[in-house]
Order: sequence, then C-alpha cells, then structure tokens
Amino acid sequence: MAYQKTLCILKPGVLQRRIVGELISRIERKGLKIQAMKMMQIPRALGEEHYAEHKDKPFYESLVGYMTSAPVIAMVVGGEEAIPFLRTIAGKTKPAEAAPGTIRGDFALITQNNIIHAADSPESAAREVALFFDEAEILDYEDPNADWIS
Ligand code: 3AN
Repeated sequence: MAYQKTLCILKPGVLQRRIVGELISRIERKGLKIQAMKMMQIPRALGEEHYAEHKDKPFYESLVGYMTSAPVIAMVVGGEEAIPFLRTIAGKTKPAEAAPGTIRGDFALITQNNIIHAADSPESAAREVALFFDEAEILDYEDPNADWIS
C-alpha cells in the first residue's frame, strides 16, 4: 500500500442540491483524509486544461460548459491507495452502470453531470492537484486516527 493524494471535485449541481455534506461524509467515513478544500467557480481556461484529454470528444464543449457553469467544491484527498478508493466511492462513469451505494449510483442519472470527479491514475492525480492547488494549500496534519484506519 502507498499513501496517495488525489483530486476530487464535487461538480456543479451538488451545492444546489444541498448534498455537499452527504458526499463529503462518504469520503470521510471511508477513512480518507481531506488535505485541501475550496469552493470555486472553475474559470474556462482551467476547465479546458483539466479536460484536455477529451478535447477531441464530441461532448468536450458541453462538458467544459457544464463544469464552469456554477461553483464546485475542489478537494485534495489523501490516504493509502486514495486514488482507486475514491474512484470506487465515486462509481463508474456512466451512472447507469454505477453500482448502488456509490455516489454516482445513488445521485446521478446523466453521464456528463455525474456529480463527482476523481482522478484516475497517479499521473492524472499529480497533474490535476497541481492545476487546482498550490503546494502551500495542501496541509499535512497530525491524524491520531490514522493507526485505526490504515
Ligand atoms: P471519469 O470522470 O469517470 O474518469 P472520463 O475521464 O471518461 O470519466 O470522463 C470525464 C468526464 O467527462 C466524466 N466525468 C463526464 O462528466 C464526462 N463524460 C464522459 N463520457 C461522456 C459522454 N459519453 N457524454 C457526456 N459526458 C461524458
């Protein structure tokens, strides 16, 4: 097992639906550790860069439009194998395939608006964390519960 940091975004609509607390609660109760968090409206240029790998996809314009349409909650989440664990909590990309009990399985109907972003690899996580946060914003702090969790 390796300690990893990953980027999580609670996408537009989560604030309006008042489910921020519920979603963060799922991440916390798994034992993952929030190391940075901010509320922001993603500027167009950042949205384009974040989803650069999808630039040639038919849904790219619409996706960037959606991601920049309203405020989001961006977080750096840490923990042993945090990258795959957060992906598992999020569920499959297509809500129709996301298992009940996952965030997308429980709260999303539409693939584009699948309400949570979770980086998909160590390379993506490093790139995306650096896009959204300065090093100084990512806090390492004492965690007396860590021995019980990992
Ligand atoms: P994931 O977010 O699960 O890693 P990706 O990287 O394939 O999935 O897609 C990034 C985002 O693009 C998804 N979270 C979703 O918002 C959007 N997306 C993916 N596939 C589609 C699609 N077929 N139609 C519309 N939006 C899509």
